[in-house]
Amino acid sequence: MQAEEQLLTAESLQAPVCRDEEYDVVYHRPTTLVDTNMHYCPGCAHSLVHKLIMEVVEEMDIQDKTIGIAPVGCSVFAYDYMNIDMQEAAHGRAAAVATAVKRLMPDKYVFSYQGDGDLAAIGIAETLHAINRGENILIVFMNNAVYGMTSGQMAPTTLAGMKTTTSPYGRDISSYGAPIKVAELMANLPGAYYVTRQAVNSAHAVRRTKKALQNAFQYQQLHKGTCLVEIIGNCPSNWRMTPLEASKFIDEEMIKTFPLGDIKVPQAES
Ligand SMILES: Cc1ncc(C[n+]2csc(CCOP(=O)(O)OP(=O)(O)O)c2C)c(N)n1
Ligand code: SF4
Ligand SMILES: [Mg+2]
Repeated sequence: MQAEEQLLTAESLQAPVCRDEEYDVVYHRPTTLVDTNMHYCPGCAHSLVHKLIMEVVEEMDIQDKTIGIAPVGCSVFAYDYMNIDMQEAAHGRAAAVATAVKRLMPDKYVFSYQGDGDLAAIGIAETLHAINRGENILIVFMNNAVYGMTSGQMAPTTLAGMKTTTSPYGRDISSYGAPIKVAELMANLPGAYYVTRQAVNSAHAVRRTKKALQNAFQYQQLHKGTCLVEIIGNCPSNWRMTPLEASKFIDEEMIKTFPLGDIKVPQAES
């Protein structure tokens, strides 16, 4: 019998026995993430970032010490997915609500989770004042360059020339202004302690975003000011792209306007 034929005997085709003790767990779904289907589109960044935040909360063992503020936008139901205490805020007001929660419960880890329509349009005043006051909160800012939930209208972060439902010929910056670089703008405020811009369109980017979130949660224990983690988020549905095209679009176009990396980091003495 040839060696190849021996490989095909009934005995050799039996499924190998898997014993748990022979394997190391290298990944598990965070227990802090509710085990349910999410309503997000395939390839949407929100679901991935929810998971990353919950991984950090689980790893830091702060599930019962963390309070999230949910926005209005596609991630309005964030409280259905993150198994922590959460408070819904009116559109744009999450940083103001986070301020109140943190001041009432300074020992809690408090973060807001906001889209760019929410934070950079209707809520830019609340956000700017909260950071200027140096509120000891984390702001997670999801920048997908459009109003996702309401069908892809132009946002303050829409790229120059980018087509949206309200800029069908492309954003004309002579009429609508240039895209607002929120992270750079807010980093100038004295109350900003840690400001970074990341993405989640590749494995490498996801790891860097998780590290940024870990940093921000840890910095909150220092009571030194506001942490802002801007994340360039994929919105394949409103960009009229496949998830893969959307990930490439971030690398090839979005980062020209919104370069990734740390913008303000704590001084060494901190
Ligand atoms: C006061 C108020 N104005 C307008 C709206 C309508 N609205 C709901 S979601 C949304 C935009 C959300 O876009 P964004 O914050 O970028 O989140 P995304 O859906 O892109 O994640 C708007 C304008 C509202 N709910 N409340
Ligand atoms: S519309 Fe965009 S932001 Fe909203 S769930 Fe779909 S992909 Fe995500
Ligand atoms: Mg948006």
